[in-house]
This record gives sequence, structure tokens and C-alpha cells, in this order.
Amino acid sequence: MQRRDFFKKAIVVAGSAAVGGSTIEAVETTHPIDNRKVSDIAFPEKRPLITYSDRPPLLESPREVFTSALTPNDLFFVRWHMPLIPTYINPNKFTISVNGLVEKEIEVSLQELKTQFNQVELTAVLQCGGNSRTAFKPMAGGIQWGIGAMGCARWRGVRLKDVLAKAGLKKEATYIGFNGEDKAVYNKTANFVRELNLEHLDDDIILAYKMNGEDLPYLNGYPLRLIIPGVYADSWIKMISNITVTKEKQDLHFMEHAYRIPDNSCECETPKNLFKKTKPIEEMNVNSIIGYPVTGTKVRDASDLVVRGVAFDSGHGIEKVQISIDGGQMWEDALLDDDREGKYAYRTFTYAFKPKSSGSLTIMCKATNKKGESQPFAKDVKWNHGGYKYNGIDEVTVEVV
Ligand SMILES: Nc1nc2c(c(=O)[nH]1)N[C@H]1C(S)=C(S)[C@@H](COP(=O)(O)O)O[C@H]1N2
Ligand SMILES: [Mo]
Repeated sequence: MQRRDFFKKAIVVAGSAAVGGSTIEAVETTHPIDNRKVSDIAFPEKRPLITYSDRPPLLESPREVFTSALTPNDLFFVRWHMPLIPTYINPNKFTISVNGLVEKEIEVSLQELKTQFNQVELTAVLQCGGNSRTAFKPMAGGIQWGIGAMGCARWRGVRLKDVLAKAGLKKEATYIGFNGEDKAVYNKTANFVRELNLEHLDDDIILAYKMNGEDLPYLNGYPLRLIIPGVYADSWIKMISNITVTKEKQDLHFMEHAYRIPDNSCECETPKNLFKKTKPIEEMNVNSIIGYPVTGTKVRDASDLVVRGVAFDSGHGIEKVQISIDGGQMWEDALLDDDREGKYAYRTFTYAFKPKSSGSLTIMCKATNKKGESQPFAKDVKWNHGGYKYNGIDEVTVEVV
């Protein structure tokens, strides 16, 4: 019997593949895998984190981190593309140069940045576009991140526009290219260079030398990095030492091939039918993560449980976060913090309740922003080949004892 059923099933599957051509059935998403352990080994200036690679360092924050509005520097995730990262930077000699289509090419030292420009501070979420990529089935290309390729920090530095103004932009200036100190090992591998259309330059884009009141950790881009609030982290160049202004778009690998999604309204495609036209990932989706409890936490029956987490979007602002403890049928509002850190920061939330019966209990959270955009159930997240912009409803499963 079982064997026959198997054959029956096989025929159905083969049939649908032959008729349809594009096998939508092959595309699904699930909640990202959440069982990875932090490493025994701590990287410099970091506490032990979930470690995917040590060269280049790829470190993910564990779920427990997502209960506070600011992510501590030593728990902040790390992503580099190139294994050649300088092991020493002399802050007294470090400069950032501005060149290309400018009136006067300049080299600005850290000291000059700190004393000759307006100093600004803002809090913003830094999130890799591939955060939670592990949820995509079939597997999407790239690091198989869980939920922790993100963090939120208070950044202090100077406005990019002020530094550009010091050099003076020429009339034809259209693109600004950014380059850090990390280098590819093989001379034909593209360096990690990004560019910004001048149209998108605004007061919130800053060159930051402080993160949560301290020098940037080395692995997060010491001594200087670009902050572009509201957009995914691939353009937040670390250890930035060069800015080149051009008229034409440069032919940059990491602009033209990576960090792009289908340019259609669902931003989706299937493995068999990849959508030809693509666009940069840019604006962050509304998202929320439960930081406490974590999956496997044992909680007492009928005792108070306080769920804690963080929510954010690209800067429209969070309207509400809701919690469900019945698989997503009924939703109740969580309490939001008072929004002190501004529109690009995490809003922390809490939700208190008493679990009523013993056994496993799944807790879900869903954020909605001020534009009315919300998070889909994990299974309804649309697939794209790079595994970008995942924002499925988060969940943890606790044991009530
Ligand atoms: N110089 C440089 N900057 C970079 C990158 C890089 O490889 N080199 N990676 C980008 C990407 S894709 C991410 S997700 C963030 C990671 O920042 P973090 O390591 O501070 O968390 O840095 C961005 N800036
Ligand atoms: Mo990234």
C-alpha cells in the first residue's frame, strides 16, 4: 500500500512539473532556523557570537540580544566580504579622501572630522539584507543567517554632505562611490565598493566614528563608517577611506550583481523562472523579533511571562506590535516604549500574560508601521534568489511546565 501511494504521489508531482513548467510548489518559506549555538571563541572586542566564518569574520547576534533598544557593541553582528582586512589602523594617520568630480581633492583626518565639522548623532538600525535568509526554501544564495544579522546603535559623526561640500561638487557630479580599507585576495575579485545617487543624499547620511559612545569596534568598521538610515546595510561602508564622485555609474560588481531583487510588484520569482529585471534592495521592510523568551525556555504554568522584543522599519515609524499565542488567529497589542531614539531606531515592546496550560506554546509577534505595512506569516513570504528582505512573522516556542 505504502509503495503504491508513493508511486501515485510521484506521478502527480511529475505531472504538475510537466504541465506547469514553473513549479511554484517548490518555493516556500518557513520560520528561520533558530537552533544555532554561539561559538566558544570570541573575536577581538566581541563576546562569543554565532560564527559562520572566521575569514572573513561572519558573526551573528544570538536572539537574547533583541530585548534592548541599543545593541551592545560587543554583541553586534559582523559581516565582511573580503578576507583581507588591515590588522592595524593608526588613528593619527588615518584620512578619508574625497576625489573625482570635485573642485578641490581633499584628505580629511579623524581629528579634523571631529573638530572642523558639525557633529551629529542619530540612532539607526543596521540590518543585512540577507538577515533570516535561512528561511528561504529552496536555499537562496549567500550566508545562511538566522534572525541575528541586525543591530541598533547610536551613531556619532559628521554629515556626508558637509564633507562633500568642503571639497565642492562639480556641476556634472551625479554618483558618489564609497570604498573601505578591506581588499580582495585575488586581484580579479571585485573590491567591496558601493555608490549612491546624489539625489538620495540627505542630512541623515553620516560618516560615523562613534557607536554607542565608544570608538567603533574594529570589526564594525573602525575608525569610520557610512550610516544610511532606513536602508539595508550593504551600502553602509565600513573602514571607509575613499569617496570618489563621478558623472556616470561605475561598473561595480556589488552594485550590479549582488543585493538586488526582482523589479516587479511582489519582488518575487521562482528558481525556474528568475525575473530578469532587478533593482537594489534599499528600503528596509517592517520587521520585529522576539528577544525573550527564546525557543526551549521553560516557564511555569500560570505565572507571569513577559515577552520582550524589538520592532523597526525604514523610518516611517512603528504603529503597533501585536502578539499571538494561538498560532496567529487572535492578536493582542504589546506595549511599546516611548520612542526616545527616533524613527530609525528599534522600538522595544513588552507583552505580559499567564500561560494557562502546560505543554509547548508558540508565541508570535507582528509589527505594523505608520504606513499600514505589516509582516506576512513565514509561509507567505515570497521567494527571491538572493534571499533578501525576509520579514516573516517571528515566533518562539516555550515549554510550559
Ligand atoms: N568595507 C566594507 N563595508 C561593508 C561590507 C564589507 O564587506 N566591506 N559589508 C556590508 C554589509 S553587506 C553589511 S551586512 C554590513 C555589516 O556591518 P557590521 O559588520 O558592522 O555588522 O557592512 C557593510 N559594509
Ligand atoms: Mo550584508
